[in-house]
Amino acid sequence: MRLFSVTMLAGTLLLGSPAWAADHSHHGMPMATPSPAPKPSPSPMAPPSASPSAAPSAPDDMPMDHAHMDEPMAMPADPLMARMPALGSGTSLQPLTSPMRAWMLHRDGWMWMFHGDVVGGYDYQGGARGAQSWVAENWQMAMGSRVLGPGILDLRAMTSLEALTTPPGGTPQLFQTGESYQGVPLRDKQHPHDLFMELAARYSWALADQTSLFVYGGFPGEPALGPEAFMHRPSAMDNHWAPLGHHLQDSTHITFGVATAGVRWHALQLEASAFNGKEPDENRFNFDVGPLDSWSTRLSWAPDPAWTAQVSFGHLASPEALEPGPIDRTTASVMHVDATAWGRLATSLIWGQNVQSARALQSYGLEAQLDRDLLTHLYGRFELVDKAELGLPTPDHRIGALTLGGVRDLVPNVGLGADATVYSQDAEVAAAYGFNPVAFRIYLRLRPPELRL
Ligand SMILES: [Cu+2]
Repeated sequence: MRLFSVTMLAGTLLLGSPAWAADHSHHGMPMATPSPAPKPSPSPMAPPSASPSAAPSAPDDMPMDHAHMDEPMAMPADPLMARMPALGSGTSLQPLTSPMRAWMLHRDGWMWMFHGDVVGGYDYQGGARGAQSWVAENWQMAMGSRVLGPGILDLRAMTSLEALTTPPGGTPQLFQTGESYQGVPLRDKQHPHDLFMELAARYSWALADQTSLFVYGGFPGEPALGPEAFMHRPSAMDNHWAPLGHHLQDSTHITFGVATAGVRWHALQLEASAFNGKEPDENRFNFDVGPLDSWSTRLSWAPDPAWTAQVSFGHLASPEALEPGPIDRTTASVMHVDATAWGRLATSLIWGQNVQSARALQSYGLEAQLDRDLLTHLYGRFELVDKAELGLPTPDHRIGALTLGGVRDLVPNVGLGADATVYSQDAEVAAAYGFNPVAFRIYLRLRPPELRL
């Protein structure tokens, strides 16, 4: 309870409404109404008619499908702003139609954005291995961008106080595995994220129309491997649960040492990373120094503002502290965000595979979030994941998990939410966990307003 109040206080501080927020927040319905005229850009740098593809200062531009120009996600005039919705976690791409929630500040040529959320409540995990706890997951992020020389410089800092606001070892979550605590592999718990989740810089510059290069370095940062990390995905914007496939898909999002180079050519982006393949240790407040012993490469495709897809491969030298040895990870994913008759729908389809000691573990995930309007949000996730670390006599088991939930904003940006998860399991798992355990959670969620572009 004490930790919960600390986070709620932090959330209040985080969400206290600064003066600059007012211009960018809106409480109308963003996707079902006709497009309002784009507001004049607040940036003094942006010529009002600047096209994002015309200037060297906009190397991340997307090929625009003009059919989408009629929708509310009209391109703003500011080239720094125009590229923002398409930039996912690390160097990943997300659909340009993705919503952005942040406070924004323009000062001395810099555009600053402050994101984050706090989700605090009661977590009930049923069955013989279940646990119950008050928990508060949270992250905070500051991003600064400016034109510098022939390109754009982006700085990012992302933090999390979860080590203080979740129980020792992590948040109770049935069948979740990955990382360790006090020399024991974590089981039925989601590890807290490190205080420093990302401290990174990126520089992007245009070589020609529709062709640009970028370099990215982070300590910690996110290599070019996997789909966009779950906490940033539009399809999981209100679903705070880590996917059970996290450690087969996007678990490298906190990597202590990353260097990435990439090229963007029309709708394609090709990247390669060298990184420290060790998972973060259980001390969540330190920097885990290590060699760049692992590598990855990713090909992303953004054929349309509403769609992105990626395939990626990574060789992780020895990620796990307790089970040394290399892991080869392959992932593929498709993301879509667009207006529908029911509201704005964001969907991701994700596959991830780990090959370790000649054993292949598979994970499949389908998740979606439907923003009915600015106040009502529904979400769901279905996964099939091979789990090898459940501590059962037979090592590998395939678990199915279905989560359904929703959040209703009581006042804008402060929502009351709940979700429930049911599982499918084989007989051996059922004997250990109890037959068809159920998990649910009720929570309050705080976050910044959605930006109106
Ligand atoms: Cu994680």
